[in-house]
Amino acid sequence: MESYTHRRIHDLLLKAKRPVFIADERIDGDSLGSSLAMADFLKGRGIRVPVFVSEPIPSKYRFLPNVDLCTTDATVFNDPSIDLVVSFDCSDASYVTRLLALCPARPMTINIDHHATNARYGQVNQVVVSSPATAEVVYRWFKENNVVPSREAATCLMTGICFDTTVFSNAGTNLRAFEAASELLMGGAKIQEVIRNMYQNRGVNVLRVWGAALERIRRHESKSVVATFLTRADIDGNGATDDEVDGLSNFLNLVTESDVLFVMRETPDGGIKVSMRSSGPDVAKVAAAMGGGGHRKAAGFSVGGVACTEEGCWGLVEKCCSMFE
Ligand SMILES: [Mn+2]
Repeated sequence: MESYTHRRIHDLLLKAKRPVFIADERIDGDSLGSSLAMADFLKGRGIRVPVFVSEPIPSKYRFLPNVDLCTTDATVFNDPSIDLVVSFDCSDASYVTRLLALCPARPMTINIDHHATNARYGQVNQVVVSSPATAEVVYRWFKENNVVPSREAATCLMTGICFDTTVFSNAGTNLRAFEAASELLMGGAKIQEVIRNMYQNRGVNVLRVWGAALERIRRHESKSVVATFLTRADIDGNGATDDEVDGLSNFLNLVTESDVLFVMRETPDGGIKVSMRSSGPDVAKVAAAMGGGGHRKAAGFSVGGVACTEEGCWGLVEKCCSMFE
């Protein structure tokens, strides 16, 4: 089925006269890398496809080839000639449905993803849960259709795989990740540039924020759970952005020993964004129960009405722990 769907997507892309791509609402290395690699394929065929993104591209991703195709302008959807919409790494059906509603006609929709929580909202769904990254699904799409990705597309795909596997170190890292990466390297992907741009660029102010989280880190008395949190004062007071602070969960996941890691962060509207990393319980289920989403081993959700304090955050941890099977 996976192969058949790849060929079907290829046919639909070749037929499309006015396609639009959607990267996940949460911009990251995978949503951008996967969408820009497929956009590179169309570029090679003389079609400049707009890649809709929810907000301006963070500086650490501006090195990506084809990033100039990204647009935050939702009026791109207001065009009756749009005949194909492809979403990348978007498990949240409501985000894509909202954007589709802006299209005057009813274009064909293709949903390419690897999240277990993906609602299969497309007319064509290529949701490969065993895949380490949507970029790896797109890599297989190239391979299945005997299309050789350009060096630029290879770098985009490598970015997605490196991002979602935290450079081949987290629990999502599997044979598929290494297979794709080795072929992409042979195809000219610039892996050192990918790593440098994604990881070796933390400002001292960002590390100070991480420091605040490290000081507050706490281990659960009876469960193998480690948790910490950051307030707006920590983040804003150090002149850091949420995007810059995001690598903290991945870093802690790499260096702490626990079944589940929680990193909580106060959101600008006073809620709490909870990020979970697990080597045991299925945290996607907990996230879904709390109105969020993600993977078995990495998932998250946001809540309102809880103070971002030691007490409030720890209460959230206890609530989530009670949902583990
Ligand atoms: Mn992904």
